[in-house]
Amino acid sequence: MNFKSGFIALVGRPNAGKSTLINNLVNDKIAIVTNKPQTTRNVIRGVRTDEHSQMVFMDTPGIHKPKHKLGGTMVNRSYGTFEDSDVIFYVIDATQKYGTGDQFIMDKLKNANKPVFLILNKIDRFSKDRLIETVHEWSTRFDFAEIIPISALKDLNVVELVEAVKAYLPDDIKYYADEQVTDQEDNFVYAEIIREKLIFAMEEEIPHSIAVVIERLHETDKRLNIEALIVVERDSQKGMVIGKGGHVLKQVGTLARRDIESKTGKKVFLKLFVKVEKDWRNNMMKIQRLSQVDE
Ligand SMILES: Nc1nc2c(ncn2[C@@H]2O[C@H](COP(=O)(O)OP(=O)(O)OP(=O)(O)O)[C@@H](O)[C@H]2O)c(=O)[nH]1
Ligand SMILES: [Mg+2]
Repeated sequence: MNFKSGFIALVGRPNAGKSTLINNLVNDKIAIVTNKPQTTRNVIRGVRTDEHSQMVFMDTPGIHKPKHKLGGTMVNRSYGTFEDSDVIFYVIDATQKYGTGDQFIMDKLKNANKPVFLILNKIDRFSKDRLIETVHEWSTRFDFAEIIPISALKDLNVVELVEAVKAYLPDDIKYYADEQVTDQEDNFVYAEIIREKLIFAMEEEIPHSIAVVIERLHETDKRLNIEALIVVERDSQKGMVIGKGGHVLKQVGTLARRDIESKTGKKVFLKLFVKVEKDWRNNMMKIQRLSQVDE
């Protein structure tokens, strides 16, 4: 059997479960996951390699109507993967009604000229009858290469999805070494872990206003010293992130430290600082610096 490889973009609306799915597909937590929309801001590559194939998955920011330059940048990053991919997974939350957001993405997919898999996610919250109906409704909307119902969270039907995509891999090159699971820099991974804990701790608009950058990193065989800067947009948000007597920041620090320790196997010393950068989400220079991409 010949070796097969290819690139697969995971696209869709915010909160559909794209990051949960990429983590499942590569069997490691490489992308942060929260219950709030617009969590992912960057394209994150995840690699799944076996004896006969290599699949390079691209997790993407949820496609939405942007209200800030940051949102516009995020959505453009998603569209960029349409071109870079051999196959597109259109991931939807099957429990949600079809709406204008879907219509908008479908129009873009029609112009992509790539095989599109419709991934109906979250079927753990679905009855069989409703599933049959939903699959039928979607099949009338677009000529999908495949329609595959899954639960990324409960690991239902993901193996079948992987098997189905193998027939669509066009290349025979091994792009990444066998043991490589992602292309992310350590700094980015640590910043994202901290941001994940902050998103869980915050409500309403604050998660969207937060950026995290690693300012200093010192590593030895057994220890990892990290100094991270948390950026918010307003003084009031700074107060919320710190919390009374610093208790929110302390809790976030503890949770992030534990995750980084289990990821690296090192003893982690984590220092967090908070700073206000007014309206950074509308400043392209700041967006590039604070969402860690050279564009
Ligand atoms: N019940 C159920 N929940 C799921 C499933 N997959 C994801 N979720 C939940 O849906 C929420 C959003 O998941 P994410 O993976 O962050 O979604 P996303 O598409 O990456 O979202 P953005 O990064 O904001 O675009 C989280 O609370 C997940 O736990 C699933 O199969 N079943
Ligand atoms: Mg995501």
